[in-house]
Amino acid sequence: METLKKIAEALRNNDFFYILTHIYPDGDTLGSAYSLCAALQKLGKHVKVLTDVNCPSKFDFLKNNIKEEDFNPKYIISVDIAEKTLIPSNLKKFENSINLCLDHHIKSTINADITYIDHTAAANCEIMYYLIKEMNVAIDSNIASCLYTGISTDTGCFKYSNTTSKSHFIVSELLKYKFPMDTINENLFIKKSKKKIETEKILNKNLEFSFNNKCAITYITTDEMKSINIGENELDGIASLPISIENVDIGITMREKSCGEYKISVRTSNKINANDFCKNFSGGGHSRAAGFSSFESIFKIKEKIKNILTLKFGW
Ligand SMILES: [Mn+2]
Repeated sequence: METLKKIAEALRNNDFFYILTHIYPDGDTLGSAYSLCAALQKLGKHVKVLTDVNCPSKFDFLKNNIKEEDFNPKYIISVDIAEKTLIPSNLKKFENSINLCLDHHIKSTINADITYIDHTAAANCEIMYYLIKEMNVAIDSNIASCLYTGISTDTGCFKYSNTTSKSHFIVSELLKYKFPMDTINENLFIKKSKKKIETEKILNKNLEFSFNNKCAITYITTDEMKSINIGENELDGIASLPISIENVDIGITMREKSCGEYKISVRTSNKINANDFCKNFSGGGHSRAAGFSSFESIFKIKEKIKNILTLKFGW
């Protein structure tokens, strides 16, 4: 694997960069892209960040001080994109011409001339911090905001087990540049849109407990979504609602997609493996977060879920 020093050199020797971000862009892919964009622009380079068409407006502040320009690319970089399938459809045309892939996921299926992966990094923005230092670009308040956004969002604001002393070290360094940490935290981790609260109202109304409150299931139908006029954006993070309840070991959120199909998200405590559970429904995912799809009715899905819990755990 190339060193960050070599990568910094490659960046200095090239120009006309496109930086690609992943589908359903999050704070880490956008923070990585805009911090690198700002750093390269500080070196006098031409740079453009390319995103999915559905880019949440809450991350608009990352573009502060970025110069918008139009040109054809000569060097293409992907940031935080673990798999080819995570390249947004509007950027698929660049899939086979990526020069540099920067990532922190254990395995990347992106084809690039240079691939740099550090899977010990809690966020790709941790890699970006060290890369920008190697580029000899002075970090400023804007770059610090971008890097902080990536690190804080990927660590759940330093709550998840992927948070390391390195994550805290980098942030302690970033704080020297006086970026608005309090405002970023407020906007990303505290404030919710009114529509989001209306969505949660429905999810709370439909919430049902079973097995001595160890299992909490809720759902939202397309009719309910229409009644409060919400789109996909407001559904972001709803899967964590049932598992956030005290003593719940399995929290399930079912959301109706068009054509009567349900997307079922399963979140679990460390007592249940969500991936194994979802395999019973031909789904899968990670040990604490997984999911599956079904064309059956809410009643039927609930019934099956409860049967499996009785069968597997004697509940
Ligand atoms: Mn990431």
